[in-house]
Amino acid sequence: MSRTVRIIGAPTDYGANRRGVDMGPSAIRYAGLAAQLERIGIDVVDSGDVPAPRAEEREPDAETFQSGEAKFLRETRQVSTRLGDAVATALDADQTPLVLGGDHSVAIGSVTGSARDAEIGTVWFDAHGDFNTPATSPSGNVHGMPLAALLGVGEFANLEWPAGDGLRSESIALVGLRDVDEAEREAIADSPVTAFTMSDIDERGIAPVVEDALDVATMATDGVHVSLDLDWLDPREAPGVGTPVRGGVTYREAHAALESVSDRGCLRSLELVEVNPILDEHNETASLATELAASALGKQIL
Ligand code: NNH
Ligand code: MN
Ligand code: MN
Ligand code: MN
Repeated sequence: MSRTVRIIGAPTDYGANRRGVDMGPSAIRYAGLAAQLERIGIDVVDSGDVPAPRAEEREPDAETFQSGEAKFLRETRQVSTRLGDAVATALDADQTPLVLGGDHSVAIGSVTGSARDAEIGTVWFDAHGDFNTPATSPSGNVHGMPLAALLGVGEFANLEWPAGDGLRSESIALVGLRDVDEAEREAIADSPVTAFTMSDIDERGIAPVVEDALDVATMATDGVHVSLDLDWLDPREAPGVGTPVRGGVTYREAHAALESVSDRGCLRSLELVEVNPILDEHNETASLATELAASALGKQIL
């Protein structure tokens, strides 16, 4: 039976520092996402974008950030709720949600939607830990906080979030870390999540690390949400991201990783985030995101 993928855009940028990631969904669609997936035998439906407030409509005083705050929490919660509903609706219809960000704060919606009626695991491909809370964040940008938000770490325990009750921290694996803030490092160490750094990939190779990550995410779960932050890749391969960090995975390592995801047969939902077309070169980061989605969704070479 062939898989049906439902594309859901989440064009946010207020979770990140720089304008531009709100154009990610357009750029990825323009790179030929639907056609590429159809070519590998997938049925594709596109539900368009969930409504996201634009910069010009933001609450005015949210622009004045004070240390210890998260910027645009209200907007983030709004979009997360809409996106969560869209993801859950797709899953109810036996479709695989493919979320296009937007900054990484959209993961709060994707994951809560995916975890609504199931126990899920998550593999988080990222240069960053995304484990800050409003109190520990150096920037106030929620794209550096989605994992902490989803797990109710720190102040997030007291906030009204759309609940992602089917995700336990034991089932989360982070892969490719190389830029982690000090407080995040402690929070990650204190949490049952499993984290693999770039050094782990250097020492062991991408394949065994991703196999371990998939073991973590599939253990006692019904399926896996894969969150792909394009800054996971080296900026030479993926220049169009807001927070590039040198020393990321190569083009081949990225494909190998997502092919392993496909081979496991565990993929429940997927998201591609942090593509910034303004900073990109000839849409190559969006094209790469598209290619990697095809690998995760079963593209075969022979
Ligand atoms: N750790 C930094 C922060 O919290 C940067 C986060 N940036 C990301 N995360 N792109 O994936 O502000
Ligand atoms: Mn991220
Ligand atoms: Mn990142
Ligand atoms: Mn294979």
